Amino acid sequence: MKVYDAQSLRNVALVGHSGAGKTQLVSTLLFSAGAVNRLGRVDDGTTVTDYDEEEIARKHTLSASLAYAEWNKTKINFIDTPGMANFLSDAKAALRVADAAIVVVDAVAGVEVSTEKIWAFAEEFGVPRIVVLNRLDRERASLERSLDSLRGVFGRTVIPIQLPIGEERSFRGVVDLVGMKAWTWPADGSGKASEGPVPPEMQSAAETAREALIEMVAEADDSLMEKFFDAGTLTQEELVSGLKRGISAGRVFPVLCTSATGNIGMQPMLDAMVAYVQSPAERGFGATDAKGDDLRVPAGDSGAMAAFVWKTVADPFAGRITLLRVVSGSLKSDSTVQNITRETPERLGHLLLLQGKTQTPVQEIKAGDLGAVAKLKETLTSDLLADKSVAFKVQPVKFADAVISYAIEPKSRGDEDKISSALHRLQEEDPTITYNRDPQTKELLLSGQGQSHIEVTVAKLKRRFGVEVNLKLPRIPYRETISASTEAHGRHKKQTGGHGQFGDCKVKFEPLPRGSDFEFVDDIFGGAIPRQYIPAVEKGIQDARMRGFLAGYPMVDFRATVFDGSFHAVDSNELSFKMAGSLAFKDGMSRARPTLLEPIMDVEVYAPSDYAGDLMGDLNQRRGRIGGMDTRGASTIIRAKVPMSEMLTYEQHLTSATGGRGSYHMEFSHYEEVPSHLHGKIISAAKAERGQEAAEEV
Ligand SMILES: Nc1nc2c(ncn2[C@@H]2O[C@H](COP(=O)(O)OP(=O)(O)OP(=O)(O)O)[C@@H](O)[C@H]2O)c(=O)[nH]1
Ligand SMILES: [Mg+2]
Repeated sequence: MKVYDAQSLRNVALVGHSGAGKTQLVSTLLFSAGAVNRLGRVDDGTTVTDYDEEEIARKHTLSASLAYAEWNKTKINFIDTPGMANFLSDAKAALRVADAAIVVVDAVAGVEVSTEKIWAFAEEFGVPRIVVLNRLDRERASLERSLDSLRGVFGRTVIPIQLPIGEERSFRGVVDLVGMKAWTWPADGSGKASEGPVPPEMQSAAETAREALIEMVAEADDSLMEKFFDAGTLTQEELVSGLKRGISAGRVFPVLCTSATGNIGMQPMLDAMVAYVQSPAERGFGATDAKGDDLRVPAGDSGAMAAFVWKTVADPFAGRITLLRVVSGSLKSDSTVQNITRETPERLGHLLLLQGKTQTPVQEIKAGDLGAVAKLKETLTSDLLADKSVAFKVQPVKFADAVISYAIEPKSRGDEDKISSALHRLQEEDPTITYNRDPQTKELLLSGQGQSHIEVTVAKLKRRFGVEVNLKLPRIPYRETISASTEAHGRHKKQTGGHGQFGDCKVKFEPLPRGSDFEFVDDIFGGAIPRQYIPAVEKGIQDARMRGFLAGYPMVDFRATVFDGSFHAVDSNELSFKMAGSLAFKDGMSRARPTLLEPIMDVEVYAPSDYAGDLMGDLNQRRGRIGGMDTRGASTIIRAKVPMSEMLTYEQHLTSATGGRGSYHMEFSHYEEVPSHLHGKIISAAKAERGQEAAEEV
């Protein structure tokens, strides 16, 4: 295997909405570049990057994976990433180590929900973006409509550098607006490119589009702007170099035209990646210095070695596989390096290059390149492996918090222990899942980004670790609160034989605004309760509020002010005041008009506009409040605030209502009072559950 210098490398991540064709594009590109000798297809389950059984079965990428090809003496590393909303964390991690985002957009649908999310990730990391308009062979595909949609969301600096030749089923080539020539491909899917002059009927459209491109490139660069004003145009050399600078600065977002299944547009796309994506030598890698200031680490081969871990794969047989980008220096197999993040040495075995699931052992991975290493002991995602002399740090990628929890239980009793260790391994691979035991219900809760994320995790548990579990619908984390102020009295007194117990406190309870949780105020003057017992009163109230009053949910958004009390010189102790605090809570709650709160979610639904009416009606039925609507090309986005309890089965509903063309995203917004007619149901369900558990525990 050849070793490439940083100048001869390009790292790109293919990102975008699910179904836009990222995985198919990678497979077709690899075939066109001669890196593989068979054109793998998503529909046959034979692509290079969707090799996991679960991915093949679902026809969706669930996890980022690597592939590479050589083109014009340059090694292009591709990272194929998931586009489904529940799985975007891997797209984010990939963008952290890529030098450009290839934003793949479906030419029929235009911008979709994940397109916007990944665009924001790229923005966050300052990653240049190249848009690839794919599926141009499909009915109703359109460059104009897609451009409207893209510009509507990302601005007017989204600009074509190609025009499609032929529409829909007769899409057969592209006009390259930089080189002013035409590329065409045969309809047999062989991908054999022919180059020729711009077709006469497209000449004038191509000239207009080229002028617009030249103007945009000039606008992105002050020195070119002057030249453009003087000469009225740019030279070919200025256009090419200016375009690369504009793209690298994030001031120009070029658009390419392809059909991945039709094998159309691949060679110019590979050319564009070599020509317009910065090499790691040019771009370096974002890190922070000792003071926490940003810096870019140059990808020099000499100098200290540093490699950033962006992903970990948990394999029950091969062990951990650690995916990394060598930031600087050269990573050598069979060496020992320092894990700077965990301050511990790591012994490296074989280094690997990954072509999908195919691993090629190599002796060395040089600065700028992407590769992997197996069986590291301590190293996890976001760690920095480096020579000890390396002083910079790399901030970990921040992943989304879990939004939904399901209770899981093993199908066979004996699997209890296996579940935790398997989940622990899976969490290394997917930092967006969490699991913990509910202290109240003792259930094992698995939390993630949505229903399909949890289902995929459960499928992995079974397939990789042989653990089968039952999933139960998530429990809603209701809260309780009070709606009136009151004063309460708690007195704990026990005279049993010798040493008695005595604690006495008066507490005022007042509602606080939503989101304030709990405040405790000590308003005792003159020693009605001795200092040392005040924390015990607080503890008593704290414990009691966590057990709730109405239905056993934690009580929040109120203030407890202890303002009076009394004590006994001999019998008072901490325990007695804790009891007094708890009694005061109970006394107060009976008059403070307690009520229930439920989590409200911010929901964004994306779907073809034809479905908008039905989907809004359905959200209303779910007690949702529609906050707004936007159209993006042929799609509509509906924004709404909906109680979490109404959204538990939404994924299924949306899929069946839109024939799989809708998608949604939701995250926690805030808590709101539950309408009173629903209280009875929630309270009795909670009591029934507790009763059952109490019975089980006996
Ligand atoms: N007609 C047509 N179909 C395409 C094209 N590219 C991909 N497809 C099909 O679109 C579907 C989705 O393609 P994928 O490559 O899996 O899409 P993806 O972007 O990787 O999707 P996720 O992995 O879910 O994010 C598959 O059935 C492909 O065969 C294209 O250019 N034209
Ligand atoms: Mg895919």
